[in-house]
Amino acid sequence: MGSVGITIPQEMLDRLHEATEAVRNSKKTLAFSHIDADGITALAIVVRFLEREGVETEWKNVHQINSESILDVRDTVMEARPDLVVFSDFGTGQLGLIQTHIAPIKSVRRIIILDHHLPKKNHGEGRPREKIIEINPCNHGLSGSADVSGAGVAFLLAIHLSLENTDLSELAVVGASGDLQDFYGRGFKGINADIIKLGEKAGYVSVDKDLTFFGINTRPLPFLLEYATEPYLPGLTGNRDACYAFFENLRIPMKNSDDTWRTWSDLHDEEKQRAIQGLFHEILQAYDNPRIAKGIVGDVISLLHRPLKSEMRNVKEFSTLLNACGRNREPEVGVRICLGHEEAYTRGKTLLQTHRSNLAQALRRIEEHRYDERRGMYLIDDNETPDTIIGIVIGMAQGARLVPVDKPVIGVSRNTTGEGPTIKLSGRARSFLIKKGLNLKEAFVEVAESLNKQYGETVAEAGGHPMAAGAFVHEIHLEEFLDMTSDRLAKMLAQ
Ligand SMILES: [Mn+2]
Repeated sequence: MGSVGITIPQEMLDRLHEATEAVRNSKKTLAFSHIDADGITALAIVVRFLEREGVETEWKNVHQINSESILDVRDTVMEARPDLVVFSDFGTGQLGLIQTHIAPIKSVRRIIILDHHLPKKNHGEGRPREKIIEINPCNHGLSGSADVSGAGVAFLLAIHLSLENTDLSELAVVGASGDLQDFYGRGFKGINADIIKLGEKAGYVSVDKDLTFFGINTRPLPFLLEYATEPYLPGLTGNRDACYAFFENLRIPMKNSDDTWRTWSDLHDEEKQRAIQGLFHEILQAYDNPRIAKGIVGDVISLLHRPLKSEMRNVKEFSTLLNACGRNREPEVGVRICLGHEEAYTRGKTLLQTHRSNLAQALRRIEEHRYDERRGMYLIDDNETPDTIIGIVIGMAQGARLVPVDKPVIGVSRNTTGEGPTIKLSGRARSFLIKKGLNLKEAFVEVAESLNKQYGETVAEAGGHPMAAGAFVHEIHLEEFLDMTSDRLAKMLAQ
């Protein structure tokens, strides 16, 4: 893969080669993927390369593969009778379930897993798995939270199949961005950086120093500041009059001559300079921290083949649009947006509005009811916030400093899709805590394993990354789970 400038460990290349053969030998493939932006872009990449290889394809997004939902996956496979099954953005943590329930299905000759989540400790090594080809950077000394995302792994297979798939680099970047692999704007590295360079060279992607706020291509100028949460702008965020005054004082017109709103991307360089100076001033007054001020300018990644004034132009906005589809239980709309379907984009915009208002309402509830402080963590236990957005909400709550950042924040959602008595837990931690040795995934997984052992049945399932993890816990064991997690996190923080 030296020819396209992506450095990949040899063993991983061997697996990619094996997967390439499996795709080329397939007549019918069934692809499953996760419902977040990374999972959606991964699936769109898979669907497109299969289409280009002339393989008959069916596909489906799945919220979570666990011991219950694997049975639905199995039924879908038995009905579709594919010779190849692809799992993207999950599969590694579910390797055992896939071995048990999917590998034995007769029509299935090969199974490809394109994942980037950390394997469990007893990862099924040594068990027979001749049908399964697992491609995961974590198995090759790479980081699945910084070097490459699920969409990135899918892209590696795509580009390995054909250079014609170079255009899919744009979706790989959106997936990595949705997965926060640039660590809140501090830049991409590893395979992610290689993919961006490849996309730049081919004219699909551009990286520019610009304002990192959300909505620079789509939001009317005053709303750009009114809805800013990264960082939260004291005096401006949530205060429309102050945002108007900000631009008026700087003599920057907010409207075009035809009375339409200007967006940030409409400003001339000199206007941008003045506005950035003004924002520096506001932020320094509020935070007295030059690092926060400097952070508002950084690498902004645009997709040059997507419409100029759409959410698809900017990778951060694109990933939010896709998350909105997934979180509103219509991830398939997101996949179709990636594939360029016009009517899906229209539907996606509506879902984005619903998503924004759900987020705003959830944040308002946190502002009113605050949070509980426990040893090693802050706890947000909210009856109304759906399980699909609880992770984003608690992350934003810390971003907007509605919750302090010196400990991880754990969100509890009782508003779940499943019928069962399962409660969704989500955890978020800032990267400086991870550097100090905190690991949310490890904490959740250890607690789940120890409870399952204690009760001799599955009462909790957990997974994720060091800085963002999730768990499903049986209602009656929630308090125990929280107590044990609190203990575990406190110990990690004390190290
Ligand atoms: Mn992912």
